[in-house]
Amino acid sequence: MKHFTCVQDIGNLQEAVKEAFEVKRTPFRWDTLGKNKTMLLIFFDSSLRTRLSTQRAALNLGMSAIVLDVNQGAWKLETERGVIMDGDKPEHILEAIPVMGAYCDVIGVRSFARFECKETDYREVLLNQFIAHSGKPVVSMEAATRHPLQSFADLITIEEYKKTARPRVVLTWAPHPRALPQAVPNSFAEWMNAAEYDFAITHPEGYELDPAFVGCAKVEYDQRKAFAGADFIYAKSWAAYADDAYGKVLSQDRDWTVDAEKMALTNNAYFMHCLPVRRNMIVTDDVIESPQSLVIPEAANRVVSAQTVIKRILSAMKKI
Ligand code: AN0
Ligand code: CP
Repeated sequence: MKHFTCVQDIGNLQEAVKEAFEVKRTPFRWDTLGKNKTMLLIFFDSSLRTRLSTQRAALNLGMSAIVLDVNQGAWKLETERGVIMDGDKPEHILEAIPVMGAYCDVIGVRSFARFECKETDYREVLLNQFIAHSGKPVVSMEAATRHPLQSFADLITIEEYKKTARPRVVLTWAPHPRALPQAVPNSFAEWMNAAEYDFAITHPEGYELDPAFVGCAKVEYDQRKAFAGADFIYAKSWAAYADDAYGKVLSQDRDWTVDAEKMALTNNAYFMHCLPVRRNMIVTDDVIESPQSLVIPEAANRVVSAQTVIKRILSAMKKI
């Protein structure tokens, strides 16, 4: 594997999950693979889990990890080519990226959708600039349209807890006061479809996701109907995707909050969320604190997904 930005990059999912379980069982078995190698983690947006779990994964493989928060101490970066740079941005991304590439062996990048231009977001302009100009393998730590390290950890978690070969997994939209990217739900849908689970998505009208990510998933506008018989409930808020409402919050309807009454409609489903989560907007206190809540093991599996991905990248570098 060279870069890791989407489900296709990981190849066969069963093999990837098997390898992830091995990494989980024996995390220090490959602790010299990354000797004298450095991972640079670049954050254009905030993070708790990704920042810590990806560093931990690199350290488990014997790498060094360095972190740059672009908005805290680095020069403000111009991203448009052809701009006369007489404003407040002293450095261009087209110099910054190869310079960052010169200081490391593997690069992780976090940059959310900006919601300024749908086409720019969905073309993954920034992530692709890193791939084109850094000269190093690039790992998406949540880009504009996907969050593959999260989705891989979600898949590992479902594989650990599922009671049937093909569980019924339901992604539900939930209310939130701010406009959030579609990266987590897009990516989750992409991985659930690839895993060939019985997968459904439920959301209010107007919150339709990009059909390229929805794929063959069933879309159900009645949340209670969607919950019936579910084995896993995966909650997430996202802003509208449609052209005329892109990046907008259309509803904060708390009737969509995941609560005990709705969880009672499921097949004693596990509750999942990528975190950070706003309690009593997305999910009630009692559901997130219930024994069916997987949010902490799910977050813990972020080390496992990151370590499996970085391990594969390092192994591929050795072969060159
Ligand atoms: C981000 C999002 O919704 O994409 C990160 C989630 C991992 N969440 C927030 O900004 C609250
Ligand atoms: N789930 C996740 O990616 O969390 P952070 O935004 O804290 O990294």
